[in-house]
Amino acid sequence: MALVFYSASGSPYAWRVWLALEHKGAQYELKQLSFDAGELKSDAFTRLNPRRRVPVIDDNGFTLYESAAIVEYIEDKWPGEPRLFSADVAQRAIERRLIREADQYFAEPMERLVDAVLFTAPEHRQPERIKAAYDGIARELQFWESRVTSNFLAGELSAADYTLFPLIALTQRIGMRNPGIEPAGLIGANVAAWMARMCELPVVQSTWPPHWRA
Ligand SMILES: N[C@@H](CCC(=O)N[C@@H](CS)C(=O)NCC(=O)O)C(=O)O
Repeated sequence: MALVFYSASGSPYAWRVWLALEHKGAQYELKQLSFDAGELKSDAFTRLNPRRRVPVIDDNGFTLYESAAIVEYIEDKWPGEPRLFSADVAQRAIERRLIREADQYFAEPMERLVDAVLFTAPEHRQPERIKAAYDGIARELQFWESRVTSNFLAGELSAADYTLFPLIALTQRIGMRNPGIEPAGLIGANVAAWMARMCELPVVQSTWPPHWRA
């Protein structure tokens, strides 16, 4: 039986796993859950992930949550080319470090932005909370700007790119959908060029969040 991948449209953590599955050409069954319909709160889903979050995979009864761990599982399950992590030990360590940095430092202000905008009704939004989140995002984008020195974050395309890309894409989407809240000049030339390269990848195009297409 194919691996079952539980996702939800627009989740940057689930998108990372989707990209990894597609990168590997893995066989899987995609189950898109709905936040609005409360599907992540169901008893059945809570049994899969007691934290009630996507992504989750179920590989013939072996269930796993936490996107970074899932991506490593995918690499281990389908070893070899195309690789998600370099075969070189030092290079692989750098890719893991970049993933940790994206999750630790970029995701934090991104989640504050999501809370302040997506999870807050327009009439209750607080400009100072939104600004504080954008200040954190701006600091992080500045940091990454000096780190993008080749086509992909660690040189070759890797799981590190699939981690940071959805996090930044979500902040861009929030800005696009809420004109006026995103400060100008947030993204520098290097990060912008890297985002554009990522957008051209067939795996990115085929996994674009379904409700973002509308
Ligand atoms: N650290 C987790 C984060 C997963 C996460 O926060 N998922 C969000 C969607 S982006 C979620 O399922 N939220 C459900 C909720 O808050 O009710 C991972 O990397 O998998």
